[in-house]
Amino acid sequence: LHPTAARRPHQIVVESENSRFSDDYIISKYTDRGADVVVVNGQYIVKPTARSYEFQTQREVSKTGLMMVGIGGNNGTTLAATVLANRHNVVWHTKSGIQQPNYIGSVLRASTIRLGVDPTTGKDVNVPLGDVLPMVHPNDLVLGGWDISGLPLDKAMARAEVLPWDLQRQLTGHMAHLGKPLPSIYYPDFIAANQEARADNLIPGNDKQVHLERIRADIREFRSANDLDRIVVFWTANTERYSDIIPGVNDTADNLLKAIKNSHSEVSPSTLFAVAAILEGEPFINGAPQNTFVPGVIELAERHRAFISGDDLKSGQTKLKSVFAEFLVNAGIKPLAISSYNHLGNNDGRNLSADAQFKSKEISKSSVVDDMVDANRLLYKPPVPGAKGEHPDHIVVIKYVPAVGDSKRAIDEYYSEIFCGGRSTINIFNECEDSLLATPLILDLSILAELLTRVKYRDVTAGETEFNSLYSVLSLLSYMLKAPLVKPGTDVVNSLGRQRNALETFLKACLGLEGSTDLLLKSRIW
Ligand code: NAI
Ligand code: DG6
Repeated sequence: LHPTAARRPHQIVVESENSRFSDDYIISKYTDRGADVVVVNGQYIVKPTARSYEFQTQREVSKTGLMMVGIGGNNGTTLAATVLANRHNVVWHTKSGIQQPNYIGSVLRASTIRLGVDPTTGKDVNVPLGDVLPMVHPNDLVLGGWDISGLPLDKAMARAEVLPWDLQRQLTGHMAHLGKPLPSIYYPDFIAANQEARADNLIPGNDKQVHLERIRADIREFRSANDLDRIVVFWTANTERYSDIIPGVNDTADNLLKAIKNSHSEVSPSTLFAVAAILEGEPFINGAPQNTFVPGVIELAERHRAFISGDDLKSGQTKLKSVFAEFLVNAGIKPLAISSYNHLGNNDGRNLSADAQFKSKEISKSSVVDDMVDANRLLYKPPVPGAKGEHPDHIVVIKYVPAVGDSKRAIDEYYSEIFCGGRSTINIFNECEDSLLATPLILDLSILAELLTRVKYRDVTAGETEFNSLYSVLSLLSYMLKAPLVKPGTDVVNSLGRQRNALETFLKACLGLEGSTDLLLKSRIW
């Protein structure tokens, strides 16, 4: 299938000494302002800091492929089908009328950013977030990928039972055109035993080096067959168990490459895919919770200046938690216990019904309130030597209930301490189709990853003259991720508001605009 591939014009021009727009690049100046704080005898000594940078954004978007690992699953087929529905403007009948395809749920295609104010009316001017810089349109992505299940994609879409019949009916031909997923790697120890019956489309043998070479060749062949500039490789396959971090095996890049040569049992399929993408110079994103990015992968990505991002899509319950817990803590209310339950009946739920795979998901779902708690030591006692800091009780339960299919139900109780010993209990019940939440996030992550391969920077304060690519771990994608991977040694930010602010500020900085401000000074002064 060939995308429409129309070059979509970028419609924003900034007239400022901080911005230069040429045919090929947008070059912008940005001052990163912060503050150094030291505490001396209980007093906070604050010194404002400022560092000058320049960003260079290549204006021509890459012709981009999205290769999904697990394309035959619920997310993979839903993504392919909905992109095709949008691309071909397929409408379908529902019991309440005609439904148009859209990209609701995509922060790039369905949310806006305040660019400034119209001086004639004094009203805000908002533009789609995805139009701030030149970005790939989801309709233009060339789709492909691997699955251990060889069911052709039209039939895999039907197996997923996500989309309404009238849409499936019209998309069957388009999906059939995409064919069958490429054969993939299956190491049964990493996913639940209940997945075995699906595994009929495998790269033969047990030699991990041969497997790696085959995946690399698949990426190259897809690139040349579709004349692509860029391919984002996206893990949307089953959640794996955690890999043990073993010194000498996966702790460094060289050890990991050696372990692959020796077909070491602790190298997971997702790690092999990540290594393949890195060695091919293509971004790799992990949409599932397992620790694909063992230290050796991160070092390898750094060495090759390749891009990686993960872990685990933040689609529903956790997304709400990264707003709600922050709201409580920032309101000065003290959550004492957060109890989260969910049940679902799709194949993801089936895989997660096994202990080791559930454990991976439990870890990624549980870490999300840590930074908010750490930031408020008025409410929570700080750690002291020999004792951890105070933390709310936080449990995560997932149950597999086949009857509800892809429609996930999530129940959350926030039990908090309020004024003078009072208690507040807030219960939230949420019900929605899991794959329809996840698909727009996969698109946003892939499109932003492609953009960030085109953005370079130089540290003017340090006297740098050459532009460099961004750091390998793309933590700017955190908004869509449950357990964001960040540069080693830096803090994880889980708050959805802060994650969005970082993204908006960065996109604006690439235009030479100051970050988003809600000070609205004019409305506060005479
Ligand atoms: P799914 O079970 O429907 O699809 C996964 C696909 O991966 C299956 O078709 C399976 O055959 C395939 N697979 C397994 N191992 C493979 C391998 N080594 N190589 C290639 N293919 C392989 O699951 P679904 O619902 O599509 O979710 C995909 C992943 O995304 C899961 O790990 C899930 O935990 C994660 N996720 C899903 C979210 C959602 O809202 N749907 C949100 C957050 C994460
Ligand atoms: C049930 O927890 C299955 C999972 O794959 C979730 O659907 C997925 O991780 C989304 O999680 P959340 O917490 O963002 O809704």
